[in-house]
Amino acid sequence: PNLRALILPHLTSCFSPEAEPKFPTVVPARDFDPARDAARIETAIKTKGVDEQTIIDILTRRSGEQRREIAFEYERIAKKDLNTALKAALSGPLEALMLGLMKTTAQYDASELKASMKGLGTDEETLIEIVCSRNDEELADIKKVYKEMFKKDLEKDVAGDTSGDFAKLLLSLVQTKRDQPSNVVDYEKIDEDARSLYEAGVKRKGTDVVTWITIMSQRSVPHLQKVFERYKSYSPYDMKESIRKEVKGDLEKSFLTLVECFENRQLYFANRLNEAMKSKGAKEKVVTRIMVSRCEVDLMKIRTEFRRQHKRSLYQTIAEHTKGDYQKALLSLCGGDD
Ligand SMILES: [Ca+2]
Repeated sequence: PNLRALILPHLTSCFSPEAEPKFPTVVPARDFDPARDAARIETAIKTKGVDEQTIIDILTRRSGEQRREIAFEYERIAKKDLNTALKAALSGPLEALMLGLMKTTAQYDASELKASMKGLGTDEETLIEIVCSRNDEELADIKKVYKEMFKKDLEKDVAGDTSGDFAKLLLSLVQTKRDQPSNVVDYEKIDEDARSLYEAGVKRKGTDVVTWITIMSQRSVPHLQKVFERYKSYSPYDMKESIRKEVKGDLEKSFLTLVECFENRQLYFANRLNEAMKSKGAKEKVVTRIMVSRCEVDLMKIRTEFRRQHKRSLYQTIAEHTKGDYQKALLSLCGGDD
């Protein structure tokens, strides 16, 4: 039986060549016993003053699937819901982080999106971060889960909460119409798209935003990387400079996020983590969101980009800019120093 477990993951990755490879820092624990973990968590929760360390040690060192098995066992043993128990036992940013970990990555992203649009006003920063940085595969999962969780279409909620060109861009992305990467490099199309981007923006008075949206929401990522390279032979400014000159506000932030993610998604997350931690009054929400949503996807690569770009490791930066049990949980998700 163990042989099957060893072979299966390899087979899975062979059979799904379209899926991006994963670079997690949080991986399944060996010798996993959900009943034992659930019992230890119950004791930790009941301990006077709460034994946060044990809760952190267990929940940040199990895969998402294992955490949900623990939740199942917990409910059986303690006769109550683990989320409710964690909410009562923990507080502040540690509580938010732990509750985030109890969701699947898609459920977590869907909840963050929902929260960003709830009530009066919109948290555009969160909306842009999630919609513009997730690939089509992730967005498709998020849409499905969003519908299951909130009985509403993500498209409709985004449309109701945004307006103008910003709404058009986000909706085009949420519709997930991006081409799959092709093995054949189409130089003619690359040239045509590069020229269209230039003619729709820097070359003319005003900006033909719809052309920009169409190209950036429908072409494959490898194609767009070549388009932006080719773009420089038409425009005196590169794509990011052109965006800054042509559009403003949320639309500008969205296009910039898109282009940064097309170029190097892990570097985008590394830079965002760095900014969030170094900003006055560390933006815990941003740090928590990226660490929780990427720890089983590509946090290992984000660490590499972080170290390369900022000459300091993510681990050291977390140690310097956060504190207490929240810091312990973040360091554990980070998984190590570089
Ligand atoms: Ca222009």
